[in-house]
Amino acid sequence: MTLDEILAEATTAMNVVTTIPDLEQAKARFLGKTGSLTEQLKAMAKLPPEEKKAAGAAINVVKTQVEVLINGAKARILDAELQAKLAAESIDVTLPGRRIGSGGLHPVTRTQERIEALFASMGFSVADGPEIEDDYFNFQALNTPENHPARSMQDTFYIEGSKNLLRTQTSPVQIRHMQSHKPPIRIICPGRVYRCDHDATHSPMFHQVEGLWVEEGISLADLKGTLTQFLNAFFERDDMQIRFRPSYFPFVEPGVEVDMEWGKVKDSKGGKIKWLEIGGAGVVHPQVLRNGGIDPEKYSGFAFGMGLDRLAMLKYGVNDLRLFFENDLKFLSQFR
Ligand code: 2U9
Repeated sequence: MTLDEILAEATTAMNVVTTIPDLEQAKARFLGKTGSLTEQLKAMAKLPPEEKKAAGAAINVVKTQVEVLINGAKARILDAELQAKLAAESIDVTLPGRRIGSGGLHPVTRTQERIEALFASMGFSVADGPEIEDDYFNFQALNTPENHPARSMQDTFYIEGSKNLLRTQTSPVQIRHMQSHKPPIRIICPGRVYRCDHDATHSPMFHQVEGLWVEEGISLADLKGTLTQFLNAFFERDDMQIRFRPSYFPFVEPGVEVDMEWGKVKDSKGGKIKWLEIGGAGVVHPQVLRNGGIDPEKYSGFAFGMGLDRLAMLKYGVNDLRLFFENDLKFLSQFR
């Protein structure tokens, strides 16, 4: 091979190598022990002395050019490797940050807190009690006789092998409170209650808010005033009427069903109030006061009960109670 051919071949080889190992192999073909330039240098020994100098100079010129080609290829490969690494590790600082979504209170919790605040402004404090109750506090102390339908297995969750049950109402909290406090008593008892029931308007676990005011001279008029005030504030109204319909609950006498004004229907006289049932209430039965350690000759009181979830449904326009308890974030995040 001539020196020109060696240079041409080295130029091509150095243009195509893309890795350092390939480069080393290609380099050996020219400058290695048996490389083409090395062979040229060895062959010089056989030349006549007068040609040696010129031949050596010519070989060294090409050797230097090949070394320049090798160094150029090496720099090109190392630079390409660096660029590839930088590209792989690149961070787009213009991308928006990854947000951690902010949570919020459950609509039923928000409703409970709102109810607590509104009753607090009327002098009520919040009382709490166990969700696993015994028969005495949940039924007996509340005048609910053995044969009462509420006691049936179809309505109440009993705990196997004991006299315990999941409370069906928050009323046992009021019995416990009366036993440990003297009148005047003005409390509300919001919390979870349990009944064997499940459809669009009933859940086996739901929330109630009950209230109790025991003091000298408390009557049904105080009950009406308190509930009118509360319901107007809760639904952001100011002249909403409420009405009582006679009803029966074993723990109150008299007992009433509470309806509130919910829109109007047109009639010949220009409009008739539409009523919506919102809870039950009454004057606490004397025997129930006695069970709470309170003298019914001296004190009287009223009590009421409302479905907390139902208040939340009406407030937020939710038509299926089960939505509150399915933990679907698409539904819940609307209330943040
Ligand atoms: C004591 C004495 C009396 C609370 C009352 C009701 C009537 C009532 C229902 C409303 C809808 C339950 O959630 S609901 O299904 N409640 O109708 N509750 S009187 O009476 C009491 C409570 C405690 C010591």
